[in-house]
Amino acid sequence: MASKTTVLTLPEDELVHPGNRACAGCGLSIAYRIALKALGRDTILVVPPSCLTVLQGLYPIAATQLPCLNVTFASTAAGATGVLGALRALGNTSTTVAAWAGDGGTSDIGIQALSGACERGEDFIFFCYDNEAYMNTGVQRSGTTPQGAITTTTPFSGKRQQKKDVPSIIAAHGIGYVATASASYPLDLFDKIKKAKTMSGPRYFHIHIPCPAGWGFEPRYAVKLGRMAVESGLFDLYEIENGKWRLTGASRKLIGGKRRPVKDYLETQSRFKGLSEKRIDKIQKEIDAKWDGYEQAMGAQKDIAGPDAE
Ligand SMILES: Cc1ncc(C[n+]2csc(CCOP(=O)(O)OP(=O)(O)O)c2C)c(N)n1
Ligand code: SF4
Ligand SMILES: [Mg+2]
Repeated sequence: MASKTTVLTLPEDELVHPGNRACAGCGLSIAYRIALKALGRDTILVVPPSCLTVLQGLYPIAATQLPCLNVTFASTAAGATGVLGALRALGNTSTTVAAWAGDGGTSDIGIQALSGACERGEDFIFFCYDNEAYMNTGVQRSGTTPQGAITTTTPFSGKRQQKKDVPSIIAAHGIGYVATASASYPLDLFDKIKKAKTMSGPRYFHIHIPCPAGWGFEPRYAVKLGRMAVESGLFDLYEIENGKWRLTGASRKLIGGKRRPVKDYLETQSRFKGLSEKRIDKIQKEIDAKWDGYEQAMGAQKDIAGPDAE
């Protein structure tokens, strides 16, 4: 196992300029900056309409120093497939092709192209940054908006349906690497990308992105909120490597430990202000049942959490 990256060993090369157009406190800015450090300069990005296109801006004042192809909403993975084909035709097998789409552009509108690319075994990394709604167009609910969250299209008592489990859907394609990550744990994200870069074929990242503008909290709490989502066991950090699932980092430490009540996380955001005590209790019970399952699975498969305790 490679040694873990620290703030002191992160590459100094900055591929995202400061002063970009994301909102103050945006988790995407953190995750994107760290991820591009891990991807490195020999990377071509493919990005559909989203907050990321706003963050990046327009040539010649783009905030990102890497070549980027902006594609239509539904075609991120198809666009990445085309870029790969062009590179291979030129004899280039070393450049990394990285697609970056929002949750709307991944879980809803882009899922058929992504599914096809995973099934074909395209050699690319797909990042879904999940701010849990269509934020760029004014906070409409998406497939990954959590149950109970108020958005402009679920305005009264919040979304009725549960959050779509996109990492599991992608893992069901049998691809070699699927990982979850959070903008609030950038070093965990960095190390997972470095690992993914040593592999080939489709690799999928699902990154939880605190969004002050869409979730209704003060920008200074963005990192804290992302951590609360993990500490409460609501959003879990894990990886599935060649079919083997294991918790990582802060989530791994929760096994056998104490989780934060999910209420702490929910009550910090105005999008959850419609939740009754009864609904909060139900969400807590669902999390408890999920973690009971994890602990039972650990009993059955002792090395599920892997040897690299953090
Ligand atoms: C086919 C199509 N439908 C709608 C839009 C308008 N649109 C642009 S960005 C966006 C929201 C994207 O949401 P998501 O993928 O979650 O990214 P986020 O904005 O949250 O970063 C929408 C609906 C579009 N550009 N193309
Ligand atoms: S709306 Fe949310 S995700 Fe989009 S730039 Fe603003 S804080 Fe970031
Ligand atoms: Mg979104």
